[in-house]
Amino acid sequence: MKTKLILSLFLLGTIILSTAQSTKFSAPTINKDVVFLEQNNVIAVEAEHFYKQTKTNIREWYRTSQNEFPSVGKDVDKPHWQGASNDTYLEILPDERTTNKDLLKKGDNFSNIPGKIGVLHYKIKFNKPGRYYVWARALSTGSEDNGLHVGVDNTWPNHGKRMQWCHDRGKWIWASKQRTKEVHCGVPKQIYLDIATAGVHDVQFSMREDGFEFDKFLLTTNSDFVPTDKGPKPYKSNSGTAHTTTKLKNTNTRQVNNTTKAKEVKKKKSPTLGNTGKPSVNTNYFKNISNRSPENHSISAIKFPVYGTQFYKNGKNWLAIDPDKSKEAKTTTTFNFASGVYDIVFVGVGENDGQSMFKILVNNTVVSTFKTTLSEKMFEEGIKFNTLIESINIKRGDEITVVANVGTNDGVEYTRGRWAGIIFVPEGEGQLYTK
Ligand SMILES: [Ca+2]
Ligand SMILES: [Ca+2]
Ligand SMILES: [Ca+2]
Ligand SMILES: [Ca+2]
Repeated sequence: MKTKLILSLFLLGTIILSTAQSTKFSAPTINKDVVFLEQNNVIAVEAEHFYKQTKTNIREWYRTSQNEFPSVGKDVDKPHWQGASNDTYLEILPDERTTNKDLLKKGDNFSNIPGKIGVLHYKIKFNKPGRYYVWARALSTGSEDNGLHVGVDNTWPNHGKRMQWCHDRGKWIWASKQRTKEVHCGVPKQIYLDIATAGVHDVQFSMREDGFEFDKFLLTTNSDFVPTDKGPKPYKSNSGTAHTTTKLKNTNTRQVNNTTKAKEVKKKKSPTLGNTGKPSVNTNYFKNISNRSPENHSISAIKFPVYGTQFYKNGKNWLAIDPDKSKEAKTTTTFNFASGVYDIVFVGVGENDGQSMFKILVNNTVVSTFKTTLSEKMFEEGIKFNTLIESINIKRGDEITVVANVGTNDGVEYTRGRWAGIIFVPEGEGQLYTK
């Protein structure tokens, strides 16, 4: 009974956590007054810079970037923020229909009717009335995540229906093609909006297939224009000449990180704190990637025992070593999850003083020895600082040990062997978290 209660509380906590996280990644990051402008006959906009989204009860758009991994139901493909414009994109989730073997549910995982599910809104200033061709940059990993609709001012004209992507799966590509009965891969120059009056209009995109990944779009009166690479830079109304990419990039999460990191720099340099200075870093990176799949299990570094080890708690999320006191530290905890074969993802922290070295043991058997990648910043989290240990058989009750050694570039300044934790992911999925 008690176990059941604890389990229910845990599940409730997990639901609240993931709901909070989901809300954050689906909330707009720009003000509703921001208007995107034409520049050199093109209006370019990052998909993630919608000012609101509506019709979200069945499916919703979520941001993915280096530090933002939504975890909302089925989503089988890995993050694709690398190569996306502004290093960020939107995906409409959950992606219940991944292949044509999954049941097609109209009005649920598919909508041939535009404007019904997951509507993104953008304010666009048109300098003159006319026909504007619409291009969008998308990444498709299958045949059931490559359709989208575009409309304007709550109307969904025929030539905005069924935008289609077919080629170059797994790559970010620009397309402006309309799927027809005859041509499933789409006909060029048939996706456009006819804008009746100059001025600000609400340009909207809505879901056709779930799991669609949307990076950026552009509108142009030039029917021969073909965007390349990440496309033209966006321009917005209230910043004169400045383009949006850097200014709008900072989501709440990143701002928090930047501020706290700046604080840490000060603290580390402060002579009064010396080497025992404990910077406060409030990053959710570990939590975010741990929550990517409900099948994952994770143990954050700070849940490992510290007392009697040479580790200390570094801020809210990390364990670290004071290199003046010790060059090595070791801690052990128990694996309390279902027995099975797992991929182990070790979430390290890159440091610029050198490469910390780690050893992972399961019941005193070393399963991996590795170094964390050198970072450019004083310290940094992200996919390139994670390490994958594939296909490890672990039983409930096994002991998991982490041994860390500080590293050094110059023999003077040492790293602190910082790490954030370990994620146990289903076998075969570990590579989604590492590089
Ligand atoms: Ca995905
Ligand atoms: Ca789908
Ligand atoms: Ca997808
Ligand atoms: Ca983007």
